[in-house]
Amino acid sequence: MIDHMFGKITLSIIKPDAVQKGYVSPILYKIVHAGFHIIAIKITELSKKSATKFYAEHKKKLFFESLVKFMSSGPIVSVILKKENAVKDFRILIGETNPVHAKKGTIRNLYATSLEKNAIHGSDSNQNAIKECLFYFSNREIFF
Ligand code: IDP
Repeated sequence: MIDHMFGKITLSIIKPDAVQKGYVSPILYKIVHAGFHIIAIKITELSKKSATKFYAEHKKKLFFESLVKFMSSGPIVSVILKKENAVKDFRILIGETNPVHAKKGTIRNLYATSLEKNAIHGSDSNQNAIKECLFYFSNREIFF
């Protein structure tokens, strides 16, 4: 079912730093204002085990342990967003991984704290978008 949305959806996470600072509302406003449709949303928390699974591709990186600790440190908001070219357009909206390099007005430029605590996640490919959406949501929770 979700496979039909290939190329049209992306998975975003408002990370624990941004939730804790009260940025959920302004971030969601910005996303919707940029033309993305919210088709699934939940406030949730990652266990260390889930965070390890979600970021498995970074397992060998030096920052991995710290990233897992951070991502499981408090509530997050997971969102599936629908738009033509969702993955690419959303990466532009959030800005570079390191907020120091994120363009002015991007979400990371406005709301990130550091390279690690960079406020928001966006899928990096259409294939990963599908995989990540199914990591957080069941088909019953997605409203195409
Ligand atoms: P992305 O989130 O922009 O796709 P990735 O390279 O996939 O960036 O890294 C995943 C997450 O890991 C980043 O969003 C950030 O929270 C964290 N991260 C990436 N590089 C570093 C680093 O060098 N030090 C600490 N944390 C990092």
